[in-house]
Amino acid sequence: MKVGMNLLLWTDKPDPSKHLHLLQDIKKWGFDGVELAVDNMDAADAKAFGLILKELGLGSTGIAALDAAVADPSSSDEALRGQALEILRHAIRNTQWIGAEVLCGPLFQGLGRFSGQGPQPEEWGYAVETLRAAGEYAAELGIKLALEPINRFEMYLANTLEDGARFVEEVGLSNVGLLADTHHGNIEELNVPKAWRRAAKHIVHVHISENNRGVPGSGHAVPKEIFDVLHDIGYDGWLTIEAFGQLVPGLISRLHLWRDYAEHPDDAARLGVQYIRSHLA
Ligand code: LER
Ligand code: MN
Repeated sequence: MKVGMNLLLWTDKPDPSKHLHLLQDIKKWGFDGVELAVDNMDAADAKAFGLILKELGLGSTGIAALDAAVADPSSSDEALRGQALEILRHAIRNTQWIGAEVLCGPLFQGLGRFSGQGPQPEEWGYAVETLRAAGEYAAELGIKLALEPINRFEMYLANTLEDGARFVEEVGLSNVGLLADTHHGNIEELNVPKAWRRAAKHIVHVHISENNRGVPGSGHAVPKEIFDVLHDIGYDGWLTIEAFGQLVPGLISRLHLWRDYAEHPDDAARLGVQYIRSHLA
């Protein structure tokens, strides 16, 4: 298993001319790679990141999210579905440029929109269709999509890994699987290790994220049992820390981040990697 760090702790606009020092720190702290938001990145920056990461000896994964106001795979509005596919294709190309093989994120639906009821068959069907088209494009470029069920306060289409498994089985492509995130599992699953074991064959990416989104290992969402499951199911992909604080204004209100969750913003990375490695040893 490889250990990665998501740059969203510091920025939602990774910039090769500004964030070299951060990548160097991440390497120094003991990570194997980084996760970069690739949806708003232009191709030139993605190519530049690809070269920098190679030089530093860091691997990578891509992450994307869709804003329901402009792009939504599940919408009955054809234009919003088309825009979602457009953004996903762009993110898939950038994933390839940064040298990664996995693009992840809560891609089932656009975020920030709630209909007032649970998922309806029509929107589920549209989402399956849109993600299948994105998955077919990703397959041509050798990229896997890791779809992330997230908690009810951020999304309604897929909250549990069981929902996610049903979805990817309907998509029916070997390069479209699931991202299991400990933070969301802590909210939505009755028993996280059991849910991960049941969905094992679909899990292609993992987010290690504490119950308060702070330092992994400081709370209760990342217990030893998580690492036992990953070991038992023969998981061989990334364990990527996803932590948040007050540094990224665009995420504060979307993720309800009303305070800092660590003494120093870097603690989630510096201490988190040690916590994960102690369980992998
Ligand atoms: C993204 O990986 C995630 O976990 C979400 O909560 C952010 O929208
Ligand atoms: Mn996540």
